[in-house]
Amino acid sequence: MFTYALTRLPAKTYPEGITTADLGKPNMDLTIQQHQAYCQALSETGGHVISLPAAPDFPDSVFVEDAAVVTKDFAVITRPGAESRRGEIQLIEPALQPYFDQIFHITAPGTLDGGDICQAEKHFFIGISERTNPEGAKQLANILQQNNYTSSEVNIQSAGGLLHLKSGLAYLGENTMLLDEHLAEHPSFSQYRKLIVPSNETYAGNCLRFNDVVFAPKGFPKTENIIRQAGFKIVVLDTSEYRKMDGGLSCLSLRW
Ligand code: CIR
Repeated sequence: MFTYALTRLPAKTYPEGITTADLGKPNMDLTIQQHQAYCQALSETGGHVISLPAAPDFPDSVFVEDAAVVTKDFAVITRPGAESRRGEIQLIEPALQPYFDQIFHITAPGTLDGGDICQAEKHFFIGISERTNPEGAKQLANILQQNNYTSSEVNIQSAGGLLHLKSGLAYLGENTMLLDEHLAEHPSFSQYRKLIVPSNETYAGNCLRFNDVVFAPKGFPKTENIIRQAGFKIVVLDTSEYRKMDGGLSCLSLRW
């Protein structure tokens, strides 16, 4: 069970963030509305949602997941791969301090985005991407090993243009991995029950298991059906305004 989900309100500057999606500018009213619905849905599972104030100096700061990696026992402050996002770590560290006795840091020349990190029970998959480099991955692997977690790397640089590892997969619990077709045959996932996201629904690879619910983005009925058929309780949330900025359900919170 997760006790907490930490979120940050979207800033007025949100539409100025980084994106590769060609879906137009986000509508701010809808962005805020979708954020509220997300927080409400997480809290309905029994989690306590912490809401940080908007940080207009960092348009992408609503995607709090990238600035830290958290477990029940410790937090790791990352070093985001995008220059414009690096300052977000100065805001996330004080927000996490009241909750964690142990805080580690990824340091230069390492870079690492939380979106590249997927926890599956006591194991962590670390994506090597345009944002997370091998040095950042090595530093995180060392921190995890010191704290009795295992880890392995998954290079996603030739995996069909995924921004982050979790753009293309989600650990749903019960030994089940939801996987983008580009990751489906990757040897790292051979021991899991695999649910494969259909090729025309790639964005739905970013689902989120939080307490007893799998949250899925609206508009991807085949993936929704696959998850439901596999026996999970599913709740669909509209993330249209976050998709416009390459973000999704996992990106909007840190959970522990
Ligand atoms: C970025 O490019 O950094 C943001 N516009 C989107 C970050 C999405 N975060 C995530 O997948 N964890």
